[in-house]
Amino acid sequence: QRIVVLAGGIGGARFLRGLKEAAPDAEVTVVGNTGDDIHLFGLKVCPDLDTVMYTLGGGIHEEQGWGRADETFTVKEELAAYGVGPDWFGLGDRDFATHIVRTQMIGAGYPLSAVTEALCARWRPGVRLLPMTDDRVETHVVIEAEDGGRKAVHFQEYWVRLRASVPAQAVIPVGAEQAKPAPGVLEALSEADVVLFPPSNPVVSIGTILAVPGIREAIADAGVPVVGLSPVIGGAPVRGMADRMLAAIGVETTAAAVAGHYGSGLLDGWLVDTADSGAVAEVEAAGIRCRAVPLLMTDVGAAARMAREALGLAEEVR
Ligand code: GDP
Ligand code: FO1
Ligand code: CA
Repeated sequence: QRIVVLAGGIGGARFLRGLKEAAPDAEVTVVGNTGDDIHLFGLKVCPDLDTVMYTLGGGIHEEQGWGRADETFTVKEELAAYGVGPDWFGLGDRDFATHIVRTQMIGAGYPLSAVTEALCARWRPGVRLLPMTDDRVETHVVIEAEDGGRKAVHFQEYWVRLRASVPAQAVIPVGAEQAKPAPGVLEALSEADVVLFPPSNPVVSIGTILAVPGIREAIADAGVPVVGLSPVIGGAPVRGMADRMLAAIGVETTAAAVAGHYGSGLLDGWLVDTADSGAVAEVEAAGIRCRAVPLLMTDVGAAARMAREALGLAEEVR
C-alpha cells in the first residue's frame, strides 16, 4: 500500500510514528512543510522537516517535540557573548550540525530535496521524506505595528519571539505561488492508494503545502480516499497556535469548521475526537464521512490506533 502524508512538525511526526507501527509494510511518502524555514546565522533551518526526521529517526527531544535529545547550547551562548542575534531562537549544538550540512550542500548546488535525502541517510526515518518544494517559501504573519499600522513578521518570529500573543490579521506563504512541487511529490500523489492529513496545523502546515500550485490538484486527480484527523479537540488546538492562524483566515477553531475549510472537494473522510462526537453530523452533512475516535497521541500506541482508524475510514469511503 502506498500512503502519502502531508505533514507539518510535531503533530505530523507523532502521527507518522503511529502510522509506521499500524502499517509496517506500507510505502509511506511524506510531503513536508517548508514554510516555517528560516535563515539564521547564515544557515538554513527547516524545523518541520527536521522534526519529522528526528522523531522517526530516534533523535528527537521527546518532551519538547522539536530539536535534538541530549542537546547542549554552547554555540548559542558564544553567539550571545558576541552580541550576535537573534537571541530568541534556540538552536542547539547537535542541531547546528544538521543546519551546517544542509547549508553547505545547498551552497554546493544541491536542491533541498537532495539534501533532505542525504540527511535521512543518517536518520533512516523509514519513510520517504520530501520537502513540498525546492523553492524558497516563507510563511509571514501580518500583525498590528507599533504605529498602529500593519506589518508582516516571519512565522517563527510570530510564534517563538511573540508567542502568538497578538492577533494574526493574515497569514501569507510568501513565494508559494511561484513555487514548484519538489521532484517526486506529484509522482507520489499520482501513485498513491490513500492520502492522509495528520493532525497538523491546517493553516501554516497543511495549508502551506496545499498553497504550492499543483499539489491540491494532484490530490484531487489521484482519485483515492483522502482522510484527515482533527488537530482541534473540544474547540482548541491540542498545542500550538492553530486557533490564531484559523482566526486569521476566518475559520472557527472547531473540528467541524476545519473539515469544512478543507471541504468535500478535497476531503473524503475526517476523524474527530470523541469529545467532539457532536460534530459528526455536521461534517457528514457537508459531504465528508466522519467518525469520532480518541485523537490524543499520548504515546506511539495511541497514534497507531489513530492511524488504523484513518486507514479504516479510507477503506469505507473508497
Ligand atoms: P508543528 O509544525 O510542530 O506545529 O506541527 P504540526 O503542524 O504537524 O501539528 C500541529 C498541530 O498538531 C497543532 O494544531 C496541535 O493541535 C496538533 N496536535 C498536537 N498533538 C496532538 C494530539 O495528540 N492529537 C491531536 N488530535 N492533535 C495534536
Ligand atoms: N520553538 C520554540 O518555541 N522556541 C525555539 O527556540 C525553537 C527553536 C527551534 C530550533 C529548531 C527547530 O527545528 C525547531 C525549533 N522550534 C522552536 C520549534 C519551531 O519553531 C516550531 O515549533 C515550528 O516551526 C512550529 O510549526
Ligand atoms: Ca511547523
